[in-house]
Formats: sequence, C-alpha cells, structure tokens
Amino acid sequence: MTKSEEFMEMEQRYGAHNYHPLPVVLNKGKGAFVWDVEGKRYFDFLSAYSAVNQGHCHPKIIKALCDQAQTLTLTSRAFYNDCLGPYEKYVTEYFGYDKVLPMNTGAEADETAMKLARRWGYRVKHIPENKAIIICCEGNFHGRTISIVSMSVDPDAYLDYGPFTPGFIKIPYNDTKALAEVLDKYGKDVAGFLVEPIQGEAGVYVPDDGYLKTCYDLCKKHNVLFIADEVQTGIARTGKMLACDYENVHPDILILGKAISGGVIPISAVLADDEIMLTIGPGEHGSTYGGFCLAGRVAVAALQVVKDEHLTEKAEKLGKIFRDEINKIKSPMIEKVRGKGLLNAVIIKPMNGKEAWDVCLKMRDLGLLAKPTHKHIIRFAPPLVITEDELREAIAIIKEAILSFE
Ligand code: IF1
Repeated sequence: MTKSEEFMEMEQRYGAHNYHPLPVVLNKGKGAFVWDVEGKRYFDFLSAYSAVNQGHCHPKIIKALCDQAQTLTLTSRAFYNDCLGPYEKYVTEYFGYDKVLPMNTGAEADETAMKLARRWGYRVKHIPENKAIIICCEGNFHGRTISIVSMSVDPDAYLDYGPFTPGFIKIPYNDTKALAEVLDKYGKDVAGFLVEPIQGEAGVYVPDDGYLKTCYDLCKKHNVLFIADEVQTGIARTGKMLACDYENVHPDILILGKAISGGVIPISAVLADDEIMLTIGPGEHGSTYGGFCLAGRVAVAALQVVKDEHLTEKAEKLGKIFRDEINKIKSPMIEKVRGKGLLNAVIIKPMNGKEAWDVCLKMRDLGLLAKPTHKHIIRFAPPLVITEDELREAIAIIKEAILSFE
C-alpha cells in the first residue's frame, strides 16, 4: 500500500463520509503549488475554493500567525485585547463601512448577516414581529447550516434536514423582473435581499451586466437591505477587490470569509454601517473565536498582501489570458468557459464515456488539481499569486488532459 493509500484509507475508516475528494493526499503548499506525500508537485487550481488567494503559506501571513501565536491567541470577548481594535479599524477602512462583526466561517457570517437584516427590519423598518422576509436566489450557496439550507433548492443540501427555517422567498438568479415583482407584492415586509455577485457553487454563474446595480436600486426603492455574499468572489478573486465593484454597488451588508485570512485560519466578517450594525447589542450575538487575536493579526497581514502584491490587477489580467487560451482549445468536450478574473469554470460535454471527473483525474496525473462542481462543470481558481508563465504552463496541462480523450 502506498503512503497516499494509507492516508485515504484512514479517512475512510475514521472520518465522516461527507466528502468525495479527488484521490490525492497533500502534505505541502507554497504559492500556487501543492505537493503530495509521494513528493509530486501540482498546480492548485481550486485554492481551497478561493480561500488561498494569496498563495499557500504566504510568508508574511504565516509570520503574523506565528508571532501572535507565541504571545496571546484567545482572550474571548469577555475582555479587550490589543489585536481586535486595530483589525476592526483596518478592515472597516479597507472596505468603507462604519463597523465589522467578526465571526469564523462563511456560514456564520451569512447567518449573522441574516440576523442583522431581521433586527434592522423590526427595529428600523418596523416590520411586524416575526413577519420579516429575506429574498434569496435559486442556485445559491451560502453555507450548510439549517437556516441556510432552508434557502437552498439543491436536494443534496436540504433533503431530510427539515423542518426548515421560515421567512425566505426564493427567486431565480439573474432575474431583476422576479425581484421587482416580489418587492412590489411583499416589499413592506422584506428586510433584505441576499445574493452572490457570481454564484460559485452553481458553477461560476456570472449574471448579466447591470444585474447587481438594478437589484440594488430595486432594494433602495423598497427600503430593503442589499446583502452581498462575497465569501468566494471577494478579496480580489474576480479581478476587483469585490465583485460588486464591477457595478459600483456598495452593499448595505457585506459578507466576507475564506481569503480574508489567506487560507491560514477560519476568519469571516460582516460589515455594515451603524444604523444596521447597532441593532445588535451586548450579549445578543457572538462567538468564542470571533475576532480573536490570531484572526486580527492574520487578517490584517492577509489583506495587506492583496494590496502590496496588486492581486486584484493580476487576477483581472491573468483571468483574461486563461479564458482566451482555453477558448482556443479545439475540443467537443469544451462546451463553454465563463468567469471573471481568476474565478472561472469550464463546462465539460461528456465524450466517449468520459466526463469532468475523468478530466480532473487526468489533470491530476499531469500535475494540476481541480474538481468538478455539479458533475459537468470544472472550476478553475488558482491562487492569485500565480505568475503568467506558471499560468501558461498550467493551461498546457489542461489542454493536454482534454485532448487526451479524443
Ligand atoms: C465546503 C461549495 C464553494 C461560499 C459562499 C458562504 C460559504 C461558501 C459564496 C460558506 C463556502 C465552500 C464550502 C466548501 C466548498 C465551497 C463551495 F462547493 F461548498 F459551494 F466555494 F462553492 N458563501 N463555500 O462559497 O463558507 O462556512 O464554508 O466557511 O466544502 O463546504 P464556509
């Protein structure tokens, strides 16, 4: 039995079976690369679902982690510390909001945003008690808690997890008419509209130009909060600091996660101005590790790397090269390429009994890791620190893998 097989068998035996990983066992990461336990190097084209935008084990982020870890890791929010205030100042100025509510995972941040929207709905908009509605989009992915899967239309996400949280109206994504109709009918009881600027899990579904701005304007017309889940699209991934920046939309509530820590520790954040944020008072929400010392130091370092290394501009430039080059590959397997910046996906048309999973296995053999989402869509999202030469080398691997099935 190889070392890889040993580790895979251990996970099978002792771990819950809530994932179906690609058969590869990693034990090292640096920049755009990861290595398996047999020492083979791979391009990482998933970046832990856009958490590792700054590249694996970025020295400046790791230094911030190690320095703080040897000093003070966690005080809880029962006391003040010298990390949280500086982080809160940094991140609110970075994105242009009055305040931040620090949490740990993206799902917790989405839950926090929904609680804030409901609180604002009752205490500022004066929606009748327990009548607040949040509008969400079909095809969404906001995490895996019971309230979040109550918004899902994906049976894998919600089946046999009921009963579900009430108060959600689902509308088709990329459909401003549907939003307008729901707001005309229920607007007075609607607290917020929760949307991903690009739907990641749905297969990097990029909405029409103007979609976000039109939705934002409809929300303003009906005194409804525009809530952007930028957990996956944020932090330079799409070629702008936030995907909402493409349409100059400033969300009323901004949800961040993943790359806010550069893939080092779980950090998420909910940003909003005082009218919304101060509807939650002491003892009314929180988390043991939310905004803890390590998070404060790591997040500042990780966000500074994004600016210092111009990762937004890089993602924009390299994303165009990626889509142009993939579109040049002449293969009936490539049905469509879509994305923005370095958040892209290729829709694979099965051929000769081979499908997206087989393409991913072949790419693995050739030294590149990516994984299908929804069977026929392969997401390609390398760390934003990848160089143009490395990107072109990776594209050559993708091309060789796809053409190998002809
Ligand atoms: C897994 C998907 C992606 C997210 C958006 C909130 C969250 C996520 C837009 C929750 C998390 C992760 C979860 C991860 C796989 C990955 C994923 F396939 F699950 F759907 F990226 F598309 N909002 N997405 O994308 O953040 O609680 O996970 O920190 O394995 O579940 P989280």
